[in-house]
Amino acid sequence: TLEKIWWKEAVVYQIYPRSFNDSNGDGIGDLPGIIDKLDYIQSLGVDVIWLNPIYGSPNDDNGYDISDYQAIMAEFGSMADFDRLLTGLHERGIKLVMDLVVNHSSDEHIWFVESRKSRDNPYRDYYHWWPAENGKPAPRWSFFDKDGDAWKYDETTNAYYLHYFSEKQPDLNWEHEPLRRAIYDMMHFWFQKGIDGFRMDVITFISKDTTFPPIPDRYQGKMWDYFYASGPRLHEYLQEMNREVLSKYDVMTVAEGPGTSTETILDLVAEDRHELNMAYHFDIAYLGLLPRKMISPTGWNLVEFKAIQSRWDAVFAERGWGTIYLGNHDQPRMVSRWGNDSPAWRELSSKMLTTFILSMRGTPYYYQGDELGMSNIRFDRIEDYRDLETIGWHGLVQREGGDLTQFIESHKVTARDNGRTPMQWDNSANAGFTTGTPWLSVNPNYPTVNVATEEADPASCLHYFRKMVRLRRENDVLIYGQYALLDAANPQVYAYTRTWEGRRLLVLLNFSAEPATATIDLDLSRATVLIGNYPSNTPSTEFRPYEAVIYDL
Ligand code: ISL
Ligand code: CA
Repeated sequence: TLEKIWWKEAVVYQIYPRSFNDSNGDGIGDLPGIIDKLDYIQSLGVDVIWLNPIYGSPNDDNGYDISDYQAIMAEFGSMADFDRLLTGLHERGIKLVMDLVVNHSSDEHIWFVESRKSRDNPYRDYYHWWPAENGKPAPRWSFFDKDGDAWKYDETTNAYYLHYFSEKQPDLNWEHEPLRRAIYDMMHFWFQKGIDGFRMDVITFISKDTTFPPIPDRYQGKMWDYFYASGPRLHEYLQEMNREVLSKYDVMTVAEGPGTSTETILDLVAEDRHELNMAYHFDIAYLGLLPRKMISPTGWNLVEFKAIQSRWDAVFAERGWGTIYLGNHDQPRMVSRWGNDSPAWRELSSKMLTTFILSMRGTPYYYQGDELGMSNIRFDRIEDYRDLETIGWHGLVQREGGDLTQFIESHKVTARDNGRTPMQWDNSANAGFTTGTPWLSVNPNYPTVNVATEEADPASCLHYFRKMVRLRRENDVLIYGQYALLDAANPQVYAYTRTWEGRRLLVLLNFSAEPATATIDLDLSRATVLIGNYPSNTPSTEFRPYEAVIYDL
């Protein structure tokens, strides 16, 4: 925490390539499409791009099922396009972080094609196989498979293979040294091209107890993530990866960290562990959700939200470093989930959330379209969805005879496709995303919520985002400053100070659609306003709906 490093100071902007910009009218975003928007990306003032997977893939899970780690998905373009993209970013002083998906591959990867052929195939041990003559293996739960079973029977060799995600995403066997070598070689290939880091997909799941014992009772239900994340050799593998690959480059790493907790996180990210730089946890993402992303009748509350953020901040007081995010390609739109996307409050609450993300300690991860205040599309019909997760669970509820209306209503709030609808560039057909038919519907609010309209309006979400990014860059206290929560029990207002080298800022965020007051024992009489989401501000502890303001004390 005390040492200054570029990736602590960076604002990361996430690009979901499939939905960013389509250059050739096939309805699918692509690399030349991103290249066309490089000046827009630069105009945001962000430092790092995290790009979701762009590798060879049959797209069962939108690129998270990789069939060739060293090729570019045909729909997205060519390696020459990739090289141009990387050069274009670097010329603008922006770094590129790629997605590393090595808990599993596609079943169409040559390794798996070989592995399933025979029990003595040289690639057999690249995956986890359970011979059927030993009976059925102890149950494992799959995130995506329709019947929830992570073991799939394969006739050719009379054995089951393991897949924590879809059956087209078999889990790689990290016990097997040649597999680890192959992964490290592949990582070198990308680093030698000049990329600046990896976001590591479910990296916490890579180590398994290969005797596959029954899951202990304490892990039943939602706790499966924690079981999957506590494999016996995880840290040994990551230290090896660090030694063999990461330590040789000046790059950043961020773990997607399902199953991490404030008790275990430092084992993964403390500097003296020599593993990874930071991780993102799921304690906020899961707040107020029931299994299968059904919304709980009691919803979520701000007091708990604040407690979680504060608990995580405290862990990194002396070692390690945290991350802050409220949206990504696996989440609904941030304004719909944590703010209020009704016409009266969409812009204000979106700016309030932007203020939060960019004023907390920890590297901010900001998702494409959130700078516009893009909101959930709220599909009424299962046919509109493309995500295998939603479609799979819907089928399951249907077979169980469950309440499908309730399912559709919950998923209007929680489904991943809400966050995956195409980027809204202007008010022409399909929001200027494509001249063809978009792979996923464009949100019908695009005539008002789009880049061109917001460029022209100095009070837009887009301009507010740029201003907030600049404020963070110009004020070290927003990056390194100590965080202290105030008025913890206030159910409407999130208030905290950031303090660094004699300077103190006060951040005040009204998370509700009602006026609110905060009990704060600080002298505001000489405070100046650094930023606020209403047109004018006079220092006070009474707030308008969704008001956000940062004071310099
Ligand atoms: O999306 C989620 C909530 O339903 C998570 O459980 C998610 O599946 C999990 O965090 C892993 O996510 C990552 O790996 C998946 C892929 O589908 C996600 O898009 C990716 O971010 C499998 O590779
Ligand atoms: Ca395209």
